[in-house]
Amino acid sequence: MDIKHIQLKSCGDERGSLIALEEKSNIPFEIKRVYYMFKTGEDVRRGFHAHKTLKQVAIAVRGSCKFLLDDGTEQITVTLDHPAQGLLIESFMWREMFDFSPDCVLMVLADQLYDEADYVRNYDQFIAQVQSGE
Ligand code: T46
Repeated sequence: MDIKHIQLKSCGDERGSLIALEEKSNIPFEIKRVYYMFKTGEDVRRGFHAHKTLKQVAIAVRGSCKFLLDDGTEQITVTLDHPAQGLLIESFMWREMFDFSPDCVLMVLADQLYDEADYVRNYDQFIAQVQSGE
């Protein structure tokens, strides 16, 4: 499976580090929405869905967590543990997030506004749609 990692350039100096996120530049789409999750319990597993069209970039701006990504034929687990590391999540990719460190702040940039109709929350339905090429 071709997973796209985005190495974000950090502008560091003696004061510390700064990373800028720009649409259609280091973020490969127009940014319509930003959300972030924090205080996630260590044993919590979230996600369990794919998106029909949504594209996103996930960044652990603090702490770490893992993503399981599944394109319907292959699964891969990616660890996000650095604020300069972006993970591009294309549409039609099943995702689960887990192993959140207690301090984890997981920020996600999305190319669309929130739309429950874009979610595929049933794994069998996801597989059926991948196989039918819908
Ligand atoms: C994704 C993974 C990585 C909103 O009202 N607006 C929003 O923009 C989002 C993302 C969520 N919500 C509400 C909907 C639920 O009542 O927040 C609650 C938690 O959302 P959800 O259960 O979908 O969270 P996750 O962690 O399972 O999934 C989220 C995103 O929804 C999803 O698009 O790819 O993070």
